[in-house]
Amino acid sequence: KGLHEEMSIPLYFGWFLLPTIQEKVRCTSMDFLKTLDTLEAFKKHMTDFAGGAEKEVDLEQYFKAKGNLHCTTKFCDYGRAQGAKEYAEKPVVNELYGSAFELSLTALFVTPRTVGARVSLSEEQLVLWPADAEKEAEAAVPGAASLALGSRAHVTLGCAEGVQPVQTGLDLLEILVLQQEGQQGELVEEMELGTLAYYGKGRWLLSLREPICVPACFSSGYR
Ligand code: 2AM
Repeated sequence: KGLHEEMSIPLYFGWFLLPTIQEKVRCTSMDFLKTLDTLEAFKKHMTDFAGGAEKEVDLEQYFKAKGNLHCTTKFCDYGRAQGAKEYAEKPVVNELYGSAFELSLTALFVTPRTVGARVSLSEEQLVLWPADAEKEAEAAVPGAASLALGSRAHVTLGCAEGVQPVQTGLDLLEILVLQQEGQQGELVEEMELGTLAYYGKGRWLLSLREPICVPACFSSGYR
C-alpha cells in the first residue's frame, strides 16, 4: 500500500533543500539583490518596482522570505487540487519519498512580484514532475503549455508584500515564453555569477556561469 493512502494528502510535494545549503542559497540571493540594486541599468528601470513612482527601492527589504526553501513538484492543497490524489498515489512518488537528490540551480530571476531560482531538472528528477504543470499555467501565462516539461521548476526565494509564492513559477514561465519567442533580453552586464539580462516590465534574469548544486530531499509539506 502506498505511503500516502494511509496519510492525509499534504499541501504539496517537493524537494526540500538541506538546512545548511538553505543559508548559502539565501546569501547568494541577497548578494545578487544587493548588486542588482546598485546597477545603473536597474536604477533606470526602477519605476517597474515602485508602481511607476520615481522612488528608491531597497530590494533586500522589498522581498519577504517565505519559509523553507524548496522546489514544489505538485501542489496538492490537502487533496483539493486537481490530480492531487493521483499524484500522491503514484508508485514513483512513494518509491522516491524521502530520497536524496541533487538539484541544479541554473538562473536567478527577479520581477516586481517575486525573486526565485530556476531549477534545471535531470531525467531522473523529471519522473516526479507532473505532466500538466506547465499546461496548468497556460491561462495565467499564454504560451506556457508549449514549454518543455519541467520549465516551471523553481525555488521561491522571496515575494513582494501581498504576493503568493505560486506567482514565482508563473514569473519564470513568462521569461521562458519570451525566450522561446526569440527574445534574448537586453544584455545588461557580465557579473561574477553570470550574465544579467533584462526582459522588460521589471523582469531580470541572471543566467549562472556555474550551476549551483544543492542537496535536497524529496518529501512533502503540510503548511
Ligand atoms: P512555490 O512553489 O513557488 O514556493 C505551498 O503553498 C507551496 O506550493 C508553495 O511553495 C507554493 O509556491 C506552491 N503553490 C501554491 N499554490 C500553487 C499552485 N496553484 N500551483 C503550483 N504551486 C503552488
